Amino acid sequence: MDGFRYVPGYLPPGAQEALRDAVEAVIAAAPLHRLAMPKSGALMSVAMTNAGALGWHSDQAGGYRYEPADPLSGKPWPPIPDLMLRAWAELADYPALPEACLVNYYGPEARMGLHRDFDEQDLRAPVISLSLGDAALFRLGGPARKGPTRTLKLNSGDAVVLGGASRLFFHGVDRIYGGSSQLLPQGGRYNLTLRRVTARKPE
Ligand code: MD3
Ligand code: FE
Repeated sequence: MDGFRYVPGYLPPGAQEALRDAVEAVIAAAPLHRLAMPKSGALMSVAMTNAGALGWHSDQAGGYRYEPADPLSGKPWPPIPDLMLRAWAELADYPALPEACLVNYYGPEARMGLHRDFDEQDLRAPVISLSLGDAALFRLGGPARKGPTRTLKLNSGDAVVLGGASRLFFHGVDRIYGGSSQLLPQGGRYNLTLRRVTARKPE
């Protein structure tokens, strides 16, 4: 109805292991980094990197934006893992490929405050989220910051589709359940989001 879809257990255990290994390969090419927020310069508690033609980045001077290369190395971002492209094909119902795969890594103390994602030009495309490792308490609100919210526990292998109106809903991550999964040897949680960034040509 609002385009929000929760798909618990989307990835079976074997595919979670394969995606974990693909994420480690992405991180080997483009290391995780705690980004600075615009203006204040305070570091986010979540560490990030990207795969794809464009990657989301933030720093104190330049603000939130998409970049075609990793500003830390100058190298292009590594390719989006095949398992993620398959998830987009199965879940997105959208006639263009994703351009960005943002990789978020949460240690046991990391959080993400309530926010909206609108740095993308194409807001008609859904965002697809896949979770790996420790469970997270996800908070989903509505179109207004002050409106009601609900929480959802996201476990390893769960997918979420944020399409339609839900694409612009407020959301965040309240907490990580440290030690709840054995998938990542170092513990913690990865969240991967697929995004279409640039506007499609008019039809
Ligand atoms: C609802 N990530 O990277 S994923 C983000 O678990 C982000 O790391 C969270 O919020 C995480 O921006 C939540 C689920 C998600 C992703 C994008 C959304 C929910 C969303 C965009 C619009 C509405
Ligand atoms: Fe978000």
